[in-house]
Amino acid sequence: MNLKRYRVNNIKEALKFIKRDLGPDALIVSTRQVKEGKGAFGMFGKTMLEVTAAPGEKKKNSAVSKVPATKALEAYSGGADTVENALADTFMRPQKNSTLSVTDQTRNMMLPIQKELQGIRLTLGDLTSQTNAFDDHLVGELKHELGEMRHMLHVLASRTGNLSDPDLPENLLLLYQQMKFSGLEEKFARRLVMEAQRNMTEEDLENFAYVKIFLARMLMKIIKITRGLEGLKPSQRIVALLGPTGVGKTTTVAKIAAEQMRKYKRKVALISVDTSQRSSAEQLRSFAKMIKAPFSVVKDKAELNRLISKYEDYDSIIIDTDGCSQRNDAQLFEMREIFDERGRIHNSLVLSATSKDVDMNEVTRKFGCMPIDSIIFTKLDESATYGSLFNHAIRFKKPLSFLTLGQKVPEDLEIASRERLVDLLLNISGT
Ligand SMILES: Nc1nc2c(ncn2[C@@H]2O[C@H](COP(=O)(O)OP(=O)(O)OP(=O)(O)O)[C@@H](O)[C@H]2O)c(=O)[nH]1
Ligand SMILES: [Mg+2]
Repeated sequence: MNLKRYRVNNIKEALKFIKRDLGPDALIVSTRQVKEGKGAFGMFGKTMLEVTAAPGEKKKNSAVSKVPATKALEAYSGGADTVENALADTFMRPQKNSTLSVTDQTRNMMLPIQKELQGIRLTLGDLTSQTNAFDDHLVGELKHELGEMRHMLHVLASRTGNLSDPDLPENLLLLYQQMKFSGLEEKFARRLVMEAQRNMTEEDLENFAYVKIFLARMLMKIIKITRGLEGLKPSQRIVALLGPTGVGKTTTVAKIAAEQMRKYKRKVALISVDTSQRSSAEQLRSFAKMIKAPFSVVKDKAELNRLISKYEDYDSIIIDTDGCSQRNDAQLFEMREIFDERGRIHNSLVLSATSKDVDMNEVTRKFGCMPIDSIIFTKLDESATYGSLFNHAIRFKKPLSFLTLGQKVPEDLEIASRERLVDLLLNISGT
């Protein structure tokens, strides 16, 4: 490939040379900052921009024509040491096995650049406010350079088919990236920012805090909640926790029972449905003893019905169940026999926030053979991002009842609220 390399002061200068030498369809293959000599800037030398470009491809729509720009981003973000290696890498890599599309790869590679831009923008803000310490002229130049970089990023993005990102105003673009980085599915994030763009004035879009609040309001409308057990009719305060193994069902039963007793001063009874005869009920038995609540183990629906009648004058009945793999159809069938009745028992599906989206989806679909009235997300303390909670809420439209944030009983239990969920995604309280 006929590559040409230029050392220039800024991207504008490079574009002028590239257009002159390689024509208007030329592709920028890579850009990187290089130091030149030790010169006037003391030990740091002068920083120049090195831009490598190639003539435009003839077949514009071929997959290969998109490759150089994609790799350019990787080279820029430190993924490949030279432009040639970057290109060689790309052509050698078996494209069919890649699980990400070119566009997705590009988006992922653009994240560090966008973060860098965000960092520069913040630093510039600081510099501008310290006018005594810094030369206005230097700040002006840096701003100009930042503008060039942003432009270059947009050009690269549009060349790889990522056309809608550059159309977003800067604040929306940053929040769009933030939401995606937090694991919110791209199509959901895109829908949200597009809707926000349609409904906000240009002036409002320039105010970052305002844009964030606007998105937060939209997200809050998506989330349904039960307010813990408070949204349930008192006669329905019979709650069963269902879900896969080890997600924290028994611990959460204990937390809810303790909260019902201590905070709401309610009479609580505990039941464990033991279908697998693993005697895992012992943990709950000793807890029940500690909080002085009646506790029973049942094996089938008839026994469960009898007990619920026996505990008729109790305010809340909390039912623990055995962990059941979503792939164990026989056990799921048994559970369904017991919990298929709509309305009388509130079935809460317990999911760990640390699970992958695909697994949560499979679990929810398989447990959907029983009525699922609410979702409890556990182990939020062990998760770094929370987009998957929104993906689930948007996809299945199930109300959330509780969140758990640690192993401590009863402290690490929270009634799920819209504000809390949105804060986890957008970090409203941290701004
Ligand atoms: N970090 C963290 N750990 C939790 C949380 N909730 C439960 N755990 C821990 O997760 C482990 C499993 O909890 P259990 O309550 O026994 O889970 P389970 O769903 O009842 O498990 P099975 O009955 O075997 O299916 C225990 O070590 C709990 O302390 C939470 O919110 N955060
Ligand atoms: Mg358990």
